[in-house]
Amino acid sequence: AQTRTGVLAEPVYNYDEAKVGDLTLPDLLRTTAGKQVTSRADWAARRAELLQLFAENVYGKTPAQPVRLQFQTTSIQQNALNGLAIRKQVSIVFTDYPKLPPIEVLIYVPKNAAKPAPVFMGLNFCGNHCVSPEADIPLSTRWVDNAIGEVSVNNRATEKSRGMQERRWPIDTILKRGYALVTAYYGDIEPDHKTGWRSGIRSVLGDTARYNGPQDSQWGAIGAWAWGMSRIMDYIQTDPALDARRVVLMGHSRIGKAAVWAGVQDERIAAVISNESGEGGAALSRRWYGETVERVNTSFPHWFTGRYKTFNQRVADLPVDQHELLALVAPRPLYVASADGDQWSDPKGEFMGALYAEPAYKLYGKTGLGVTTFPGLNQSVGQTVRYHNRTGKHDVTNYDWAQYLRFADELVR
Ligand code: GTR
Repeated sequence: AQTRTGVLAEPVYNYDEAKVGDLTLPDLLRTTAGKQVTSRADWAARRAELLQLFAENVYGKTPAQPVRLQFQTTSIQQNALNGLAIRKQVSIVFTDYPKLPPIEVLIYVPKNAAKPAPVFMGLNFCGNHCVSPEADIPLSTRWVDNAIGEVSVNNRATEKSRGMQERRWPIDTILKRGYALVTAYYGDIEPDHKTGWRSGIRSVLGDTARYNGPQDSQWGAIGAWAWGMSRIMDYIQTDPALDARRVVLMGHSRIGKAAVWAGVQDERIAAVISNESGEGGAALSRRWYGETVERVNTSFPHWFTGRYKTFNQRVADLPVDQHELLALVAPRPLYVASADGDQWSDPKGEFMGALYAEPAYKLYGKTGLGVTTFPGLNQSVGQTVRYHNRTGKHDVTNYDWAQYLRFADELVR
């Protein structure tokens, strides 16, 4: 087994299966007090306990207080995308916090489809103008990472970033299959850098005086992005063109971590897709492979709660592991996807996360993954829980979307 002593000299990532070490996972169906979960009633209590453990130790506590919102429609285009869709832009305005910028939501509803339409919802990485082919979407005015495609200047988007991540959102295909698409820029909720909380929702909600103290359980940026997803759900519930009972939440990578956390907390969300969410997402933390707890906490200290960092060098002491997070999606459909060229996210660890969520699905009389062997490349496996490991790099591709659309057709419609 891997020794964790002399840790300062150690790299905090690993690509050697021989060094993965012992994988004794916490028992999903055993409460902290040692009681075995055998019924759905027991599970309800265990579920609440696990939610609290993830809040206290990993993502931080999501403030429960209701926040007053206004939904302001800023534009409607009846013939968007050559007549395929009605396009709406809606600002989610924080009534009590006028200094906070709104969440700018971009909505495409298919014209030739049943109404209300089922929905794919997801936050995007670089602004709505980045994922739409339409040139009249306003450029995001919020902070963007200068590293994103070298098309931002002084952390602001430029015209060059239009359509840059269109490929990750095959809007036409989604619409033609009868789904609406609802998206917003994750940086509207909190800019993704160490001091980004100062201009996001965490500047006004939660204990704003003491962020990231070493022991505390304050929410981090991932918690904030997840919270934002729920505010978009609040909007979806008010829009008669959108079916709020059939919302499939998709998230890639860091936004995938946030999507799973949103999906477990907000049971209005009908199904969850984790695309290469990796460490702190679908991948088991105790599997010391690819990115590690220590590494993600060091590179991105603002993502998780302060207390998570105290586990950097003693991951085995974490009271939870990520299969227990995925289990909190049950009985709802869950898709976990990896890419073979993205070993950083630990495809095997993501598969095992999905696999060991199985007992929760069983309590509902459902089959989760239903297979125990790691599938070959480009094979979608599973039932209520699905998994694939596709060829290619860390990304969202047409292959991924083909699986997600079929998954939604079969399990959500
Ligand atoms: C990486 C990070 C991953 C993942 C990824 C992404 O740098 O280590 O955990 O979140 O970024 O979001 O693309």
